[in-house]
Amino acid sequence: MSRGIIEKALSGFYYVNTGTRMVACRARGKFRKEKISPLVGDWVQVQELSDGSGYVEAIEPRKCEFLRPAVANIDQLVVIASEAVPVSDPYLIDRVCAIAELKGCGVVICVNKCDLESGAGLEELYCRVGYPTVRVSAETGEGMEKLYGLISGKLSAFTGNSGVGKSSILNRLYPALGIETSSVSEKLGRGRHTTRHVELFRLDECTLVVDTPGFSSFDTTELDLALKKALPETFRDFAPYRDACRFVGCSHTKEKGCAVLRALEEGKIAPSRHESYVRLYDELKPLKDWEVRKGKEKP
Ligand SMILES: Nc1nc2c(ncn2[C@@H]2O[C@H](COP(=O)(O)OP(=O)(O)OP(=O)(O)O)[C@@H](O)[C@H]2O)c(=O)[nH]1
Ligand SMILES: [Mg+2]
Ligand SMILES: [Zn+2]
Repeated sequence: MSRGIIEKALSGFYYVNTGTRMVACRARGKFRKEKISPLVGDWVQVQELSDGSGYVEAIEPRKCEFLRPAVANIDQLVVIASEAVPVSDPYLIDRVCAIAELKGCGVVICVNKCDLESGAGLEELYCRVGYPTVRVSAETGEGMEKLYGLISGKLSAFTGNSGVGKSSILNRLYPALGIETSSVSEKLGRGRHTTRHVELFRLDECTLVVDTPGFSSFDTTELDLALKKALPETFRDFAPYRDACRFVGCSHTKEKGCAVLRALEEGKIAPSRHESYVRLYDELKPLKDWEVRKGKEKP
């Protein structure tokens, strides 16, 4: 048995780096029965076979795990956004941030394509929220040193809507990677993402980055009861006000005497952040009832 980290998941194979070689593994059937999927970033035990392939036999406990993007044990999510086409929807950025906060995972906001649009609006917004934020251009290389400083020595996963330039930034940081990218118009034409699998790349000995497929607004995989319960705490810019609301259990959506709403009125909280919060609140609202009903139906 040897130990290694899953660096790529593709077509039912998990590519495990054991330190000496890359073993193409299948997962044992027990994982499917237990509804556990090995994830890129997982530390695993593998049984190597004589033909060079192998089996994932055991998965070590995870520091954190995400289903979208499908990664484990990352230190931080780097949310790649853009003010140029395709313009990033702040709601989707805020949703990713909330999910990361829930899981105790760091967040970095990286606004790409600043050769086309300055990105100053998004930069200012997320600086104020309290996230490390950087503006870059994969085209000109602007901002790449600062970005490298934010990811150096860490295991990061790049996420963001399709076409914002996740793979392009990685190629810029480390040209030898040669990851496939394609223009936004080609993507529209083909109706699919360019990156379709999750893969970990090593920029230097201790700087690892996972490239992932772009996310879509329809995906509700990570919207669960845990997020519903902790939602106000996952908006870090609400923290100074949350405890000053008049009512215990204030939802911060419409109550009288809500300190979060007052901060919003006074311009201390950005309108788009509160809009995202309300939208998430509404999306998560039906969840509990459904869970409870499901629970009651059980014999
Ligand atoms: N002008 C400009 N174009 C960029 C920049 N970064 C990426 N692009 C272009 O945007 C397009 C999409 O880039 P990708 O790197 O494939 O985007 P992605 O986020 O990896 O997309 P998916 O893999 O589909 O999720 C390509 O045509 C890139 O050349 C940039 O900073 N400036
Ligand atoms: Mg890509
Ligand atoms: Zn409130």
